[in-house]
Amino acid sequence: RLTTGERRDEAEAFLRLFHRETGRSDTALRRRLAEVEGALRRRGTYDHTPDELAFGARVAWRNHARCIGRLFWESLEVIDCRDVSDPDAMAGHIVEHMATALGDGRIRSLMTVFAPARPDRLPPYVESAQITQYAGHLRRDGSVLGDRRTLEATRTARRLGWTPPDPPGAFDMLPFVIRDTFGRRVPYQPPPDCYREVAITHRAHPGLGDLGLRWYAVPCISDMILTIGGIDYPCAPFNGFYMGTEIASRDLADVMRYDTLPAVARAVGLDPDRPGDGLWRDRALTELNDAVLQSFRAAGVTIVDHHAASEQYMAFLQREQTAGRCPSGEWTWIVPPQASSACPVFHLAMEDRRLTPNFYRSRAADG
Ligand code: HEM
Ligand code: NRG
Repeated sequence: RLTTGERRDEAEAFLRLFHRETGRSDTALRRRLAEVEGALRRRGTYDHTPDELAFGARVAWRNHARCIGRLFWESLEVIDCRDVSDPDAMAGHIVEHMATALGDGRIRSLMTVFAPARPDRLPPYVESAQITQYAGHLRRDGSVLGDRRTLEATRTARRLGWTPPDPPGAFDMLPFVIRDTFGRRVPYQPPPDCYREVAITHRAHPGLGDLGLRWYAVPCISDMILTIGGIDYPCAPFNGFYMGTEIASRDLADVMRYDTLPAVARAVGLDPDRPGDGLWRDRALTELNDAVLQSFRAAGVTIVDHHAASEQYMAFLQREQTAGRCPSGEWTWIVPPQASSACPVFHLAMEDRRLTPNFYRSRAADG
């Protein structure tokens, strides 16, 4: 992706940032710059120290323009698995990551970093978009049972030997897929004790619980490349916790996903077919958001609502400005899909200045 010169420039900029922000001396910086330049000349690449890696991962989060949860960027825990590049061993560490992040329900923000890409070698990486995802089964009549987003990933999993439960359901946990150095795909079923699911119920509307909706506790994104100082880490799955709208306003509500709004509306006593009520979707969305937040909270699983998350983002901006930095933002991703204009972030101007370290996607989103 980068030329040698570009890699050298990115490395230098990163090392200067690291030394400045962590209060290291000019002497230490000069020594490290010389060392890295030597490595780049000899090998075309270099190794981050564990401290550089952890700092780089946190700053990648701080820099990522699409994330509303960045107030907590310093709390990211980084697990250094750069010496692990056997797919089975990688899967073991990923499963452990999921269990550690979940803990007793108070979710920890975690990233596991596997081997970096080298000029001559792409290490194994996770092809799936997330470590836990539900299957989408295409029925004979063309309708879909489960998540429409994972139709292709579900087909791939079946081709690789995965057999869905019999009969298939709307919330079947897919295996995550690792692509090895030869381009072969290997599926791994996450063992049930490494993740948790929350049944979605509503105190005031028992009928909503009867729909049997559920979601997993920990979103763990696995299809993004972490880039730090000119070095790319193609396998660095990370997780934080959910903002309620991600599940309630998008995953369960989008027509191209679970498309549950008509059923939710009926379950809370609304009639989608009554002429003149153009706002049944708005009401159903509010109740479904309420149900998701209530259910996660009752289960003791960390979740944030979009109003609190927006406030936290405002606090993040304030803190960044105080530190003399000007954070990037992408408006269409930061602004929540629910009560948007009632959230302070709606009224901000934002710009993505593509700072590095950061996360990006290169491969076609196929998992
Ligand atoms: C995107 C919230 C933690 C990096 C997002 C989005 C939300 C969000 C709502 C938009 C997702 C969408 O619309 O699909 C949060 C919350 C967190 C959290 C509440 C709680 C701690 C993290 C962590 C990282 C991270 C730990 C990385 C270290 C990202 C990235 C995206 C993103 C890279 C873009 C994802 C994509 O393109 O699909 N986040 N986040 N976030 N977040 Fe965070
Ligand atoms: N919207 C996706 C998850 C994207 C990332 N969101 C987070 N990330 N909260 C979904 O599954 O609905 N995180 O690292 O916490």
